[in-house]
Amino acid sequence: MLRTGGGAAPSASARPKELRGRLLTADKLRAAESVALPPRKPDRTIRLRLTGGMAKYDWAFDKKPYSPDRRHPLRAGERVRLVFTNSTSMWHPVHLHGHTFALANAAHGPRKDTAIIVPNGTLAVDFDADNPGLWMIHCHNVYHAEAGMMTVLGYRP
Ligand SMILES: [Cu+2]
Repeated sequence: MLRTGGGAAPSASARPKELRGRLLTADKLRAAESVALPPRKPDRTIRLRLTGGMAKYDWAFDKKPYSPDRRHPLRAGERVRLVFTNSTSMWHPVHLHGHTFALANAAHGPRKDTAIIVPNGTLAVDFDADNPGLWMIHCHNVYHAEAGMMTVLGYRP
């Protein structure tokens, strides 16, 4: 159920002043000292290419639709870099379970668990493998994930 308050509806040309501000993108943000990922060279880099399109609806990583037995192995304690390259014509908000990553474009990159990869864009993120288990990475447009744009990272304690 949706209820609204009283008053007159705004006109179609109404433009809230918040929309006139400067656009903030995540790469302009820095993590607070208390949550910043300490600088460290990655022990492992995993490259995932975002592939597929609307015509075939074959969204995937590396042209392979999700399969539960295809896993990306890690070792506990590693600093892991994920490098996403979007070769599709759509935005994909990619989400990692079980961890937060830091955007790797700068020291003290913001901590996030979802980041948008724009068409033809590349984004690198770093995290520490400090939570053993099997963890999904998937496009957070769930219809893309369900079509196959998801995979699994895993490691033991
Ligand atoms: Cu997607």
